[in-house]
Amino acid sequence: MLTQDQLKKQAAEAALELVAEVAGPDVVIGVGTGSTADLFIDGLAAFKGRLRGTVASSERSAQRLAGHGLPVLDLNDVASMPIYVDGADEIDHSLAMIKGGGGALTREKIVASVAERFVCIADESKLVQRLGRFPLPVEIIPMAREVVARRLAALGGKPVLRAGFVTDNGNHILDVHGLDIQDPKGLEGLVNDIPGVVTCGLFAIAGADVALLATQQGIRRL
Ligand code: ABF
Repeated sequence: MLTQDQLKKQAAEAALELVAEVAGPDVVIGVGTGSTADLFIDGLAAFKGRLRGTVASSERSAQRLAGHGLPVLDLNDVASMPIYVDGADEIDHSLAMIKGGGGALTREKIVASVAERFVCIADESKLVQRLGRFPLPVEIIPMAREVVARRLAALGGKPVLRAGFVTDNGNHILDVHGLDIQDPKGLEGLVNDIPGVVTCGLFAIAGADVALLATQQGIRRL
């Protein structure tokens, strides 16, 4: 029986095989945030000197990448990336995701938007029939907290301020419980349009392109 950590490591290793297929001196790899992404970062160290560099989705990942001697580039200096590799809190069979449990959803969505392919790496526990059991993270401008919370409640959610947390961008996060997400793309659009919302943790309008899910029977590719 593989532990969850061993499963995460297998998913990370499967993504590193995709890196090997695209690696080159001009190639930049987009890198996500979280414990699965951390395992990917540790394996990416083997590509030092074989890539132009990386773009990180958080200060946490940037520091880990730099710790391995991998160049961490400013996204403004990068026009394209073949792949962005990141975890998720939930992913459904259409490859729509809930992300943001690690609080990095804004930069994750930005960096992912520049990559040609979003490769989601996760252990099998993240695969769900319907998104929403995991509370939906929404990054907000602090002065808009209550007005956004009222609007999210009107959508059927129960928003809870993530206590004592400030994002890399200096913003706050509302974790929205109890949403019945029948239309992930539609809800993502509604939340995006609320003044004061910086990023909605639904990655449905632009979901993953590939999911490498580690199971007890091996890697399941969606
Ligand atoms: C990050 O990965 C976040 O969006 C998401 O919350 C997290 C999943 O964390 P883990 O890989 O530790 O389960 O991209």
